[in-house]
Amino acid sequence: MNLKQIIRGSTVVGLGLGFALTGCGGVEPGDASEPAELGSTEQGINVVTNSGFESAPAGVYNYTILSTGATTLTNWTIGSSIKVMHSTYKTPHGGTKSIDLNGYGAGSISQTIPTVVGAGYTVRFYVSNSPNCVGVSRSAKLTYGPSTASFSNTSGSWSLRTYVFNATSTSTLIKLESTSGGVSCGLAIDDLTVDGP
Ligand SMILES: [Ca+2]
Repeated sequence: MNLKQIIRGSTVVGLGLGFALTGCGGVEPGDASEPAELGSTEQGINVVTNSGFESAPAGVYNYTILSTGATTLTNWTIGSSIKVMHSTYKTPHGGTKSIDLNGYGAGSISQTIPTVVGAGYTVRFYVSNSPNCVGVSRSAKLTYGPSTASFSNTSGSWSLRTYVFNATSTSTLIKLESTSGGVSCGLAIDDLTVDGP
């Protein structure tokens, strides 16, 4: 056992054990130059389609309300009404469109993605508030595989939310549903990705 072994854990040790004590001056605990090797594996293949909500009805006005069951937000299921907001109404995080999770009231969108059992996935999306409810709290629930999470926002700026899970099935439901009922504006969402192996 040596210092590197303790710091790095079990995965790296075998290769350089004989050299660990003689090479490069050693590594002190807390040395900022030592990269974090555990828990930081980069995973890069996004398995969500239409992540940026760009494949959606252009509409005539600043936003288009999609009703329950609408199929025009490509690859997404509309559980309850939402808005597709155009850039003239709400500056999106990317592209020319974003989503308001409230249409006529609390709405939802979902997509079932292919997953590998046991593999790790990272859900990322950007949150803001729809223009008519900037400054008031709006909330939603994320379902991501075996887990759920509640989150809220008040600002009109975009901020990134990140969640991780290990897949328990060969297909996984990713769902965002507004928990702000009885109001016609809610959380804005854009650029929802799920990166896996
Ligand atoms: Ca977009």
